[in-house]
Amino acid sequence: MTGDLFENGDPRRLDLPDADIRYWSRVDLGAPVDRVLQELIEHAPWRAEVITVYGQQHQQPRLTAWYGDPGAHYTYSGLALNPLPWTKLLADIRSRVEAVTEASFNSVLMNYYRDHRDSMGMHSDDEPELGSNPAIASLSLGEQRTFVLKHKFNKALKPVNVVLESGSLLLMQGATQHHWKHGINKLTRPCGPRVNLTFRRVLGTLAPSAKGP
Ligand SMILES: O=C(O)CCC(=O)C(=O)O
Ligand SMILES: [Mn+2]
Repeated sequence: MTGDLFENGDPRRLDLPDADIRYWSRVDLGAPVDRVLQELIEHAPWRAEVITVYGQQHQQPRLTAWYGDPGAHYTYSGLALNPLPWTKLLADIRSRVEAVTEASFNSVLMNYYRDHRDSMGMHSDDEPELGSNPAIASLSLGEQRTFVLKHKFNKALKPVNVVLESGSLLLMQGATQHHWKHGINKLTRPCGPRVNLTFRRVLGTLAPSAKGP
């Protein structure tokens, strides 16, 4: 944890301009974190998506699965995602995350980083269907990976690294997505698997956005 970034208290709030980001080091999932991780790795229908970014096709460097309420359609990087119905486990985790964050979510994008070679490019979660100031709650299970934040406009601000612990929850809300990008870098040393669940509220089906991670 990058200690001096956080103010005291629980949840801890990152002391960053133009952002509202809170961090809980541990949330109660009603089951051991490692068991939830194993269940998701073994049973989710993981997909290796080919995405279009600025007209170029790439295989995403991680696996994904999208669950949500019927109608919570989501489009990013030229990819139209139709939600799978909530499993009992994911519906239960959603309720727990909603209780902790006092926000409501109708979908979850799951990211599976198989090892140190998997990553997510720098991006903002600013697709039109998330609305103007979305609340996004990001639950981390498994290997610790570093969440990198970069201000989009103020180049005097250095990138900020936050180590996301297993069982932790990070909430981004308010104007954060307007001013900051975030991502997960590849590592040079081998590491174990990590599954990340990003809970979102999709407002409706709008025109696809052309960019994304
Ligand atoms: O894996 C993470 O912690 C980041 C996930 C993320 O940014 C996303 O799904 O949009
Ligand atoms: Mn994101």
